[in-house]
Amino acid sequence: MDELMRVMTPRPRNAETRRPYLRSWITANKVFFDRNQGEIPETKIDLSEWQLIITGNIDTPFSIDFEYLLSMPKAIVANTLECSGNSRSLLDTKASGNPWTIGGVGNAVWGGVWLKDILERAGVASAVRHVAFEGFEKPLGKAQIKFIRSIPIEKAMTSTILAYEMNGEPLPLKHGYPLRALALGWTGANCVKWLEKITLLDEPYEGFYMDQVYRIHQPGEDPKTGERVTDISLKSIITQPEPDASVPLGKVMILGAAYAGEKDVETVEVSTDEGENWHPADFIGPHEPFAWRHWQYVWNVNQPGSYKILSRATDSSGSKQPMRASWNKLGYNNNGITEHGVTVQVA
Ligand SMILES: Nc1nc2c(c(=O)[nH]1)N[C@H]1C(S)=C(S)[C@@H](COP(=O)(O)O)O[C@H]1N2
Ligand SMILES: [Mo]
Repeated sequence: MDELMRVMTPRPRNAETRRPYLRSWITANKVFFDRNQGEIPETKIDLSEWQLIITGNIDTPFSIDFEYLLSMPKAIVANTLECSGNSRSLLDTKASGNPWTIGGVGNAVWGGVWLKDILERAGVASAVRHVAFEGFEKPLGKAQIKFIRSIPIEKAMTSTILAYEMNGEPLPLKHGYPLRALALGWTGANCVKWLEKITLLDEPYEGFYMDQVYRIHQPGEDPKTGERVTDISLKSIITQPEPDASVPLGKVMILGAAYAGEKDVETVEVSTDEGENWHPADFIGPHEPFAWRHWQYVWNVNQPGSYKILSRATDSSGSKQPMRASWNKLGYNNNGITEHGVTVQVA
């Protein structure tokens, strides 16, 4: 399977989707990117042994089994998932972390339940501010730190699902079988896999994966003082042609995707002259909340040479993708237009 993916580290497994597989609106499960802090469980847990515990500040802690989940009203939603560190390796100034190019993103149709339907049953106390998720995989490293992350109660009650299906199949083992959280439109770090415990908290969860990483900060700053990564940043990517490709004179089909987390992508434009002139791209395929939009632009080129193709997305509030990423120590949220440019040779 690995030839399908660009593997950055085998253990824990971190692998990105190759550019050609980003050209379809649905990213197939077998080429969907993998991002792990710990060990992917070796085998699928026996569903009769699995339970989801709901505890913390609630009237009566309880647990639900898989059968109960299946009996609940089903949510079916498209959602584009992106790792906060995606595009890190495209930054001019190196940032530490996995060297993602553009393939730390994918779009799937997920089946599951609304988290609010479970929390309402719990009777959420008014003091509750965050909801923590904990997975059951084995942590790697000496410190054996579990991947525990919490999100604000407002997000949990409005647009978070617990998914047990991915593109019509049971959630694959490496994507969190049997159940994962999906904070719709938020970066992957907020979407805990192999879920086994949900804790209602009066404060955000404190721990390594909340306070030391997934924070926007500069070298020398205490990571904890930085903003948490939440909503996916407005961004467009070029999926065709490949960087450094040779293309013939005439009509060149440029393909790409654009996404905006909780917001909606309104326009995508393309420039082939360093941002001097911008031309509207046409959207192709589905248009769903929380999901990327795919686009195409037919470029008529009649001068041989080296060209850098740029794409620029605008969201429904009128915000435009920035010309340059705003750099931070861990290289999160790189959405710079220039960084995502693709250079081609026209002959
Ligand atoms: N239990 C658990 N959940 C996790 C992680 C993890 O290491 N352990 N990694 C997170 C991060 S950083 C990302 S980007 C997404 C990646 O999801 P995927 O591997 O299904 O693409 O899972 C998130 N959920
Ligand atoms: Mo991530």
